Amino acid sequence: MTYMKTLSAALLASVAFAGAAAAECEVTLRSSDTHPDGYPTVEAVKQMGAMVKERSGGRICIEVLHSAQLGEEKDTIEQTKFGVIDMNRVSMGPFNSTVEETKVVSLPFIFRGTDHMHRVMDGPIGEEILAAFEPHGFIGLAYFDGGSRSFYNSKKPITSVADLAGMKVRVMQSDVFVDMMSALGANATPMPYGEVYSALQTGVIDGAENNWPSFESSGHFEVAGYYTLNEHLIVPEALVMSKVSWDKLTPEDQALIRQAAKDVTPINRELWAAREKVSEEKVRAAGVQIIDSIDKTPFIEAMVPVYEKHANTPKLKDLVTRIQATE
Ligand code: GTR
Repeated sequence: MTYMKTLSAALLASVAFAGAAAAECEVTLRSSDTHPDGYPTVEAVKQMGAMVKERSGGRICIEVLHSAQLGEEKDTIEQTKFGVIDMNRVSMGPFNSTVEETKVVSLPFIFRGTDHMHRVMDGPIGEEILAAFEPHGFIGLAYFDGGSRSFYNSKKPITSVADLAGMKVRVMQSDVFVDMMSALGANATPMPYGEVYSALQTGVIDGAENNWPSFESSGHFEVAGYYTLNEHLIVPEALVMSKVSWDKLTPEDQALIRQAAKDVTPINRELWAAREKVSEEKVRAAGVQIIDSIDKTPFIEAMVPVYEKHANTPKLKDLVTRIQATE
């Protein structure tokens, strides 16, 4: 967090002279994102920044550092905990070992679709999981869309669980996903997102899994020509703030930030829906073979041990039950 309250008169004069917009901000919150400029999550946080700046009379600014400029997700989570990074937009996946409640919404097939995910995350369960971040040094602000994740690879069309046998598949850095791949008979390779392109290209891995916008914007579709729409994961993305940075703000400014995060959520959903279509068109036009009529039942049935291992406390089991019971 950068405070500009103590600017000397001379510096103020030179800043005014140069007309530098950023110097108007008393507080600049640095926000991390692994995705490139223009990606729905990056754009949403930028729009949130515009709201915050306007509503604070120009006092509070958000600087979005996209394209993993501040590092890969798992590392940026650590840095956010210690206040080195003020805000972070990450998948819930890399949060699994820090905030155990996030494991529940990272379980394969826990949501019946995006609408179900929205109804759960917009209600009391979503509030409960946002609140669960705080004892670990984070303030949960909002959920963003992350679509459905499906398998892609460079070797062959995957049409059944049996096709995954022995394949080396990259997953996000969480044991939930490692166990998910083992349950499907594949070899999981946890790896930061930024390393996946070259790992696919050099054959270190055979495949990975992600949603349309990530598959497209990362360029993975250029080196993995088979995409199977099995939609095993719908993992909400989280926008969090460092508690260290949060505690430096007044209660009024905290409320202002919370409200802006809430207000930007529907904007993110619109941006996401539009980008999903654009990315799908681009990937299809590039000639990627899409396997879209697949029986998901064997994939769902194979997940029983993953639920048993990870939803392993009364609290987590109860969350699973309540999510499944949400209409
Ligand atoms: C994307 C997600 C990122 C990151 C990435 C990954 O869909 O938006 O936050 O988690 O997947 O696979 O690492």
